[in-house]
Amino acid sequence: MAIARPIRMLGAACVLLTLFLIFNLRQSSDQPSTKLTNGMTRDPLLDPTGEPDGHLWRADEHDYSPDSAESARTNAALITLVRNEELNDLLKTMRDLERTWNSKFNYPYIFFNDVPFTEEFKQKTRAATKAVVQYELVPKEHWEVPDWINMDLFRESAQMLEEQNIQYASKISYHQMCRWNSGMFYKHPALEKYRYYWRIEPKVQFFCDVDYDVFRYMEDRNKTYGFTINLYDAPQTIATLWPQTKKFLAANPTYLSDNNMWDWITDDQARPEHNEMANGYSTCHFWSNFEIGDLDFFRGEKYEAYFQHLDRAGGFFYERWGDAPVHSLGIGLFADSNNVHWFRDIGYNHIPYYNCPNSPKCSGCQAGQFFGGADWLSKEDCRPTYFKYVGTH
Ligand SMILES: Nc1nc2c(ncn2[C@@H]2O[C@H](COP(=O)(O)OP(=O)(O)OP(=O)(O)O)[C@@H](O)[C@H]2O)c(=O)[nH]1
Ligand SMILES: *[C@@H]1O[C@H](CO)[C@@H](O)[C@H](O)[C@H]1NC(C)=O
Ligand SMILES: [Mg+2]
Repeated sequence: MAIARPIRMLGAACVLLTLFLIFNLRQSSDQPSTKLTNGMTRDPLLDPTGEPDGHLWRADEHDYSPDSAESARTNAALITLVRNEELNDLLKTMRDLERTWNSKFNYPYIFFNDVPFTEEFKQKTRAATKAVVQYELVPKEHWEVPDWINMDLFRESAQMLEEQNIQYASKISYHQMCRWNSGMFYKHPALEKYRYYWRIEPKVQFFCDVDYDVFRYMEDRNKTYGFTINLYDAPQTIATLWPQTKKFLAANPTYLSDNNMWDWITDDQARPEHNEMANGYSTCHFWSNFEIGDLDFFRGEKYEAYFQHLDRAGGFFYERWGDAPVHSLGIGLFADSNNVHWFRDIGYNHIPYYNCPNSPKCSGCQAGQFFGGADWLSKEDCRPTYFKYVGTH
């Protein structure tokens, strides 16, 4: 049967249009068009912020009761490395988190310590939540200074950093903490059965009601890492971190993700002296006192090999490599940048920086405020480079 030519043309046009639309949709989901390539002319947090798009898991639609065996909670926990002496600061933080989020979802807390928790610590933290709470000792072999570290060299280099006013430079436990957070936390047996973690520190604040399950959000969108704040680091503390990282990359070139954050990592425009002192690294990093992450990424071959390389290089002790730049370089190099999420809707403070969105769900912070204290703190804001090279997604 013959079909009139105009009808055939119309049919072909429809097919082409459909393909075009599908292609465009794919494009927009693969490459979020959220880059602020002309610079951050205005803090995006001043614009009204709502919940993320798409399906969200809510406490009134699913079973999130604390003890339910069939609860809608996914495989995730709230984790905190903390000292007994920080109990009161921790309780304040727990109250914030419970009020804004966890009293609805009841995710378990796991507290870690290099020494045993006191009875008072256990009793008061248990009383602060309906959720399950667990107390874990850090295994000695995860905490002790490795035997290849020369303690004389440590003391000498720490002294030099102290002279440059680097906080905690000669406090050995600070170095141990940074190393544990860099490459040990995800090896703790208590986390074996979990996929996602949310790191919480004593004294941090949460300002906004969050009414969806953020762990389900991570899982449903295949996210590897979530952050709130992006900052410059003190370059003196990581002078050889980037050179060591490049050495690792040269030996493992296939580890680099196709959609990595190279331009963000190596930016030398916004703060050239930082890039220079850090030997090619912008020092921009995710401020890891807040992070929501996929443990499978950290336990995976690439990140673990990277940590082993860094650990052998000694910079956790001879410099003061923090877990923030180490996680950031790992994520920026080995993860897909589309799988990293800015939780702009989670109002957050760790002294002295804020993530404070413009939303009726928030109270206790000022929308768009980035720092509390002296004006010079504003120059530590690295979000403009992140938004420029990676985006605001
Ligand atoms: N158990 C234990 N926890 C520690 C130790 N050192 C640090 N922490 C915890 O590790 C996290 C980071 O330590 P902080 O001292 O807050 O480090 P920071 O955030 O760089 O420094 P501040 O700006 O002073 O907060 C916090 O949750 C601390 O409670 C330690 O020696 N033992
Ligand atoms: C999820 O992300 C990982 C890498 O981060 C990728 O290998 C995998 O294919 C992704 N899965 C889906 C369903 O997109
Ligand atoms: Mg802290």
